Amino acid sequence: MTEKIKFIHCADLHLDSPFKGMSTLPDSLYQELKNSTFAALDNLVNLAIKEQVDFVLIVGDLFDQSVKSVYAEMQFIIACQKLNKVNIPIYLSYGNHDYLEARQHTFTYPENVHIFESDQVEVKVFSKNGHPLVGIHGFSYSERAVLDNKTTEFQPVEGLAYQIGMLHGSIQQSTEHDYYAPFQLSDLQTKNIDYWALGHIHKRAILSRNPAIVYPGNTQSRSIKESGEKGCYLVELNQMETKLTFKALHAIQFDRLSVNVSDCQQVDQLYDLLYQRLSSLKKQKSIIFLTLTGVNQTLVSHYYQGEIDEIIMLLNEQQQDQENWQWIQAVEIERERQVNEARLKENDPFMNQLLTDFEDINWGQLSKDLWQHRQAKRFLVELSEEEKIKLVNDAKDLALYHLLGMNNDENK
Ligand SMILES: [Mn+2]
Repeated sequence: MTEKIKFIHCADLHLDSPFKGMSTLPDSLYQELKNSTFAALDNLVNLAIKEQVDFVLIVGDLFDQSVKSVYAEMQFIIACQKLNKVNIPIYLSYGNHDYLEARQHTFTYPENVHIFESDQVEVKVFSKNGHPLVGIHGFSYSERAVLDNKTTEFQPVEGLAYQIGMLHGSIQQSTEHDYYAPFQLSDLQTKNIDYWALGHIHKRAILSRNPAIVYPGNTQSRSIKESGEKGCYLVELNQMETKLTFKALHAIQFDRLSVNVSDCQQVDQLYDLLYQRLSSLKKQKSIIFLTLTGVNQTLVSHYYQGEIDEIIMLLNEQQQDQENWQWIQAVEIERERQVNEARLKENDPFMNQLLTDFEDINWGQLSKDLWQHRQAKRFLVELSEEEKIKLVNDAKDLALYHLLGMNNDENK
């Protein structure tokens, strides 16, 4: 009977991610966050040793930047050495973040590290108990983009029990924006490959079961856009079936939390409610983006006067020294918009001008000074369209609150 194999499939470790935009965290938490991609790597090593896997696959974007830091590279080498001691090989390909062209090889990797150095698909053979068993196919990005469909280059090797394809890329969407080794699902399904180890998409997904075509997602979220658990797949392959088990590796989780506060009349009640809700959450290091729903008029005015922020500050202060801290990074309120904008515009030339200005914002012009500021620009991140819309709506709500107060019913 053919031996079964057990391995870890991970991708997108993004070691040394800078966590731009999160520097408002208290220093000690920010340091933990900056260290989190390395903590996830540590968790990966421990899992591999505990599960006694045959090998580990890392499918691209191991490093966040093409010009990697000595610190990040040394941390990775130390991790590899730990696995070398217990004879666990690592198969590594580079992706669009850590592509080959910008890399300088100044480090010697331990002998258990097998790197796909070419932008052409190559095969490396894994042997178990002296017998060649698995053909592992892969390539690395030589530049930031790979426009070709690479799937034609994957050719199964005769005489091996298992074939694995490592592919950092995404499903073809259109002809214009496919920079990342675009493929069709059918390209992968029709090859004689037993397991497709994908990378690049940070949200984990099993695209197909037979053969298994899998994105493990990244190992540590980098922002609230990547909420929830993050980790890798532990894969057990035999001739009959593929068993996939997700294993969390993240050190810090990003989460959204929505709390209905319709029973709260005052801020002290809000404090009690939030305190209870936070206490009921799973005890783990997490960065929470909070939304309050069912907010009454009194709380709305507290919100705009910055008083809810003080409640949050108080809750956060109590967390700071906890082992498993839960930090509320942002709070927003969700409420029905009460203002009839069309009516306001019609009745009041000033309001008409103000609301029209909100509709027509020149972002380039507005943010120019900030982007050109020598120190400020280091902390800036590009906003998505969604974020811009939200920012405009929040600003408009704030302006209207201050101009009209709570009782703007006469405009309805
Ligand atoms: Mn990535």
